[in-house]
Amino acid sequence: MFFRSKEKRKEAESLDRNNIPQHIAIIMDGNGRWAKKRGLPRIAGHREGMKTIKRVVERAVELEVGALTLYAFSTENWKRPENEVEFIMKLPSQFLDTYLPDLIENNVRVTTIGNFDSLPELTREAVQYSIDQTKDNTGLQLNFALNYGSRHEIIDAMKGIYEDIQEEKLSVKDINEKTVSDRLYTSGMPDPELLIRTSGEKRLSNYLLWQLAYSEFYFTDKFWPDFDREALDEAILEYQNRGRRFGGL
Ligand code: V07
Repeated sequence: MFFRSKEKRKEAESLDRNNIPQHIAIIMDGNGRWAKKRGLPRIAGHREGMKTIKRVVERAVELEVGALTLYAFSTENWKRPENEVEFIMKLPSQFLDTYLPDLIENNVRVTTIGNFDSLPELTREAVQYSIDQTKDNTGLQLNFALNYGSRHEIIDAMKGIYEDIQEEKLSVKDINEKTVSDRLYTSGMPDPELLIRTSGEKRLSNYLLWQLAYSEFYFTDKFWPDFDREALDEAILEYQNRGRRFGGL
């Protein structure tokens, strides 16, 4: 393997390959700020952010991360200026036009969580196509949170539980954590061991509230377009070091 500097070599060597998180959740924040800093329109930052996804996916595949859940569009993001929303909604098909062959080559399986039905039809079609094309892949699960909000997800789960009780498929006394987990959009996935949020904000912003109950939170001031493979390694290293300091009691 080829390393860019001594420092990077040290980083790469100290990652424990036997303790890679199986599920990493990421809030890809700071795309607009990255662009503004350069005197560019916010949308230029969103476009650049797609290249970061490509880099991070490649590194996650190398490290054999099981799943990456990326916050691509929240239910709150509809409040942004109309032209920005319109632009953002074209990104899934742009991303897939460019990178779907690479994803297939890398055995990546594309999935989504969130309210798919209220996305524009062309967006839905492009994403659905990638889901279908990669459904039998067995490597990294690349899970896009699209039109996602965690409280709404929990409400949906509650409605499902209520219906099952009404239809006598479930009894109130049998409701437990698994009953709820199984009805979330992330059903079947392990909870993320690690949450990464870029761009200095230290909030959850209605992301995976239930699933992140026991996760390590990692915050970096880097804007998402500046996040690279070394930055991912750094986050995982920090996760591993926290485990070494506090674990094993
Ligand atoms: C979006 C680019 C990355 C920075 C964060 C916000 C903007 C990739 C996708 C995507 C989604 C589904 C899919 C394939 C790719 C995407 C949205 C925004 C809404 F199957 N980037 N990206 N979707 N941004």
